[in-house]
Amino acid sequence: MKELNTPYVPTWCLGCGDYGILHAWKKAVAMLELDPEQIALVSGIGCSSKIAQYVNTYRIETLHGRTLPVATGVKLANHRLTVIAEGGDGDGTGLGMGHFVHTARRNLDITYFIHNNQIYGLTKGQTSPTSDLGSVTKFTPLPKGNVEQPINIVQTALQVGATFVARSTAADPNLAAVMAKAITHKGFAVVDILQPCVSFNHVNTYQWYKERIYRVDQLPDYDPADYGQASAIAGQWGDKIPVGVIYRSERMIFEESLPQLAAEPLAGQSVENVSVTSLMDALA
Ligand SMILES: Cc1ncc(C[n+]2csc(CCOP(=O)(O)OP(=O)(O)O)c2C)c(N)n1
Ligand code: SF4
Repeated sequence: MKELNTPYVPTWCLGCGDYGILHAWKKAVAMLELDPEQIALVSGIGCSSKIAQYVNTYRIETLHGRTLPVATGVKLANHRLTVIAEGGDGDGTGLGMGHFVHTARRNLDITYFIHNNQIYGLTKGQTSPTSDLGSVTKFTPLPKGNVEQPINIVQTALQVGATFVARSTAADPNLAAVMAKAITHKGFAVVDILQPCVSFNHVNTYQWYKERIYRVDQLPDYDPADYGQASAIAGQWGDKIPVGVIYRSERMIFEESLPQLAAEPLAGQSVENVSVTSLMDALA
């Protein structure tokens, strides 16, 4: 885990759930004995996305909401890299929602960790697409609070074609194990990580999540390969929130459908004899 440290000290607020996720991230990579040089971490903009400053792998903090397109580019340039995309609920389900849907449909072999604090943290506490109905923020004041129906990340990921869908929390001792399973999954793997924002979300706290979560692997006969079972619980939210590996299946990954990548990664291919003119002529 020490190998993954960088010289930078996290600037997150004291008690922020991002610390737990950072610790679990390093633990998951260490458990898998992955070489840091074989990992590319792509994040967006937000408190959560700063994680790219704190792990010593290849890493890019890109534009807000553009995490998945950049991760897609990295993966297609060198599909032998383990590509991890990461960011907040605002980054992924607000500005980045279209990319989320299409990356899942394509089933690229990318792992996507969403730090879901149900709020925009970095910009100081506006509602996000995952904010609960009635949430009172400076953007959605009383008497009604948030009147927009929230997005459930697990349910959405399942519906749009992600082949691995899990949920955990920043304080869950199983978080590292769930992250490790997501990283080793071949295909688009989404982990909805419930992450308290101690500064701006005073409702969805560590205690709030602790009182509501239950582990799907403790349900009798729960089979994550069963799409019907997964769909039946994916929409649960409120009094009961399922955590663990909710769905896992196999489908052809996008990279394997591209003959150009069959021999070796694009990054390793010579462009010396490539004629742009003949490529353009072929498309005409
Ligand atoms: C295109 C664009 N729009 C808006 C912003 C302002 N902005 C920066 S971070 C952020 C929200 C971050 O929320 P989230 O993704 O949930 O991450 P968190 O800070 O909560 O971890 C916004 C709106 C921006 N940087 N770029
Ligand atoms: S504002 Fe919220 S999400 Fe951002 S560092 Fe502070 S506690 Fe964490």
